[in-house]
Amino acid sequence: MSNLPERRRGTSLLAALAGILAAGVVLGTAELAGAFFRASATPIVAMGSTFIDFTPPWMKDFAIATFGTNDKLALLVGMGVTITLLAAVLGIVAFRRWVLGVAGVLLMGAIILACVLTRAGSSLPDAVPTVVGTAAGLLALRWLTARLRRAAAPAATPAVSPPDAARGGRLDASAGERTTVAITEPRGHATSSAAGSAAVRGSTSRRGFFAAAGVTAVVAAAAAGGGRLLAGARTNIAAVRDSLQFPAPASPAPALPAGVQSPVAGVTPFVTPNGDFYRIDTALSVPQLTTEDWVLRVHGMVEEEFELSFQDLLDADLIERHITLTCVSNPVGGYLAGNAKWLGYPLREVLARAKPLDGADMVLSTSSDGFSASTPLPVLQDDRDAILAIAMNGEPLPVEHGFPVRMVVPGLFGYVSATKWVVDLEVTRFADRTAYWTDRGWSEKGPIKTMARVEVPESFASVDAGQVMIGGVAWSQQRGIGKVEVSVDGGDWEDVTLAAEASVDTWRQWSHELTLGSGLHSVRARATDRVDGLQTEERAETVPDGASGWQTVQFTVK
Ligand SMILES: Nc1nc2c(c(=O)[nH]1)N[C@H]1C(S)=C(S)[C@@H](COP(=O)(O)O)O[C@H]1N2
Ligand SMILES: [Mo]
Repeated sequence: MSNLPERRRGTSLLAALAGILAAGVVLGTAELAGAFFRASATPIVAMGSTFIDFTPPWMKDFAIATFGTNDKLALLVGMGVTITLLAAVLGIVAFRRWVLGVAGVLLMGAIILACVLTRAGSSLPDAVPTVVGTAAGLLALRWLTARLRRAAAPAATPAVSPPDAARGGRLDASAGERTTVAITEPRGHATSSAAGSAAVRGSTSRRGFFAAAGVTAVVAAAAAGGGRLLAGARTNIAAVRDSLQFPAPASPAPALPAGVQSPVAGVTPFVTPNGDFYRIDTALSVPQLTTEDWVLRVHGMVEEEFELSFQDLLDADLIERHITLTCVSNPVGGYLAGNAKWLGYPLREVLARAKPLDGADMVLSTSSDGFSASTPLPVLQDDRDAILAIAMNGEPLPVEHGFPVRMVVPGLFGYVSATKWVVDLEVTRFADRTAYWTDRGWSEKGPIKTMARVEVPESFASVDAGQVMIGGVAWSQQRGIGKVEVSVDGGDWEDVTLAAEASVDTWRQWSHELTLGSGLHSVRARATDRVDGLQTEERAETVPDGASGWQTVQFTVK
């Protein structure tokens, strides 16, 4: 009977399985109950969002650099692994000592509740999904561990009730020691035959455990799936988006001049299609706001506080502009930039109606999910096209890009200006209020840095010998790109051919033709803007106010 310790190990594995399945029940039933509450009332979203909020700047940029826009998927996978391991341990603990198991599950429930109730705009009823889930998970855990105990108990031991779990476990172990001695004693025959019948009984009750485990898994999966379907059906944003009709803008976008696109094959399209537009935000679950739900509150240091509805925006004089958006987390040569045609209402008009009081120097914009950005007040009052955008490239804003309303401000990085799902504008002072990323180590002010990017050839590409085409984009919103130069293999700087300029708020493409012999080559690029001059050579990391430096690309000519 030397297989007894082995069997005990097997039992622990099954206890771990019971814990994992019970965690599945917690999450699945909470998902189902959560369909009737806001997304951040479900454990996964609440815990994941809380984790995101505690992410230090270096980890945020590490995640973006490593996983790109799959950073949220990576977080979910990491959470899944962590939850599975914790649940496995809790399963084993609960099997050995039920009371400790209960304490562990309740502690987890309390942690989830803390995450849920500290999300922006949450209220006490949002606790319901977690409470329901924790209760259902405890029931499942109790049922599974009771089944397992029956399967694991030796013949002499009657089915143990949960509070006796620890004793049950120890009995098992001492039975193992006894059988080792039994080999030399006549009594051993009795013991091993008793163990033999226990094994028979154990295998039927093991089957019982597996049946219970199967049922639990199905219940958890059905609850989770049902919850997702229900939540989707309850907030059918796709239908709201599809039914939207926009008025013709009072001020349409100036027609794009011919030749805005670089002739070099492989350079990004001048206008980024919505589906390819980079996405950066802290929203683990994308806010689902309908146009009916949406209200913008304008308040703070103003003479007049008021609210704007979506219809108010549709009724107003809208403008349409091409504006290039860039992210502070973009490394030199990176792709966290996009150019779109935005339709929206000038923020200048909103502020003119509100009439800011003397001393105000900032507008704190807040999204429905608690993200915030601090934008210098003058930037939103001057004649640049800072807007409350409602359409992107002729379509309602995609949900991930801020549906139904977001801010777009030429010349500033997104983190200090481009609030998606914006619902609140507070006129205030930098001295009084701080914003989401400024609380996490990023600079208070975030003007865009002039940047040239080489797109063709790509780093480490291998290109055909002869005429080599190089090309890319450069941006300096509000200042405009006046010149782009390249240095080949460390040689003198040469001007490249600039594509046509749409406006100072859009990126500008460029191209250059070279004759290169086979071997390894490098191209370095730098831009000059029309206000501040040459792009700085000084290398800076993304934190705290954006990367800088001249990009170099190495490639091989065959
Ligand atoms: N609500 C909300 N708005 C947000 C953010 C966010 O995390 N939440 N991120 C900002 C940042 S850092 C950038 S760069 C832009 C990106 O906009 P996009 O995802 O449409 O490209 O949105 C900004 N607006
Ligand atoms: Mo960003």
